[in-house]
Amino acid sequence: MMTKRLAGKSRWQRNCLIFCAAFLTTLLGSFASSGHTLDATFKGFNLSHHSSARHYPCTGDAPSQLYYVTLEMIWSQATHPDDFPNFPHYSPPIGAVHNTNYNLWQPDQLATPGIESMAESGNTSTLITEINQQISSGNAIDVIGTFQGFSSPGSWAFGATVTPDYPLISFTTMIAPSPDWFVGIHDINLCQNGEWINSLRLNLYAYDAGTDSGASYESANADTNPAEVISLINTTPFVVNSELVPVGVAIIERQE
Ligand SMILES: [Ca+2]
Repeated sequence: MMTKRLAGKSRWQRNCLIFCAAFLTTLLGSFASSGHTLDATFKGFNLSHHSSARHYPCTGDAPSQLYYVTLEMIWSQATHPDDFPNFPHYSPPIGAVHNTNYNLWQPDQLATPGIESMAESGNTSTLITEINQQISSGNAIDVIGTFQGFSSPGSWAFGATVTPDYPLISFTTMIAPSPDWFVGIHDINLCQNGEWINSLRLNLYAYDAGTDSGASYESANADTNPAEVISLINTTPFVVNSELVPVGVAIIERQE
């Protein structure tokens, strides 16, 4: 559980870890909307953070490394006008810090029961149970994410502490309302060429979990049996003017 990772930190440290990042995101977002682009803002943030020539090894007995994962979600009537639903939101983002023996989810693979439940209803309890089983098996060390969903457009942030033996992060969050559509990242290795990377920016595209056959955001439940593999949704409503439009971006940043 998230509290496991945060054990040893006081309540305010724990809250700050999560909410200070969200506050910072809001602050930077305000800065960005005041005439600077978000790219430039975060680039500036990186430069101020990493102006030294220090290196941060990620192999052998190197120490663990904290990252913040910030989700900037743009999905809205303006970005995805086809059939756009009321009350657009995301389920609580949930994921794992893990090694290469575990895939939380992956395109062209069948969804686990936890991914199916997350993608169809936003309920993450089965997914958290699955991750905890992987922690027990030695394939993961932590559940990451939040207990709270959020509306779209909007932003949220959470921490992830990686280690040389567990340098990968993955997470998912349901696009809601939808039949079984979700976004996320999978198997992102933050240890590259022997060093912890400083930052990474990843577009978030909508995926179909392959477990419900509904065709539009508010289709009635229609279980897909047998299930199909997870696939990128490269049709309407995520293709707009012949272009696949992301629903947001994940910004992963190393912390000092
Ligand atoms: Ca189903």
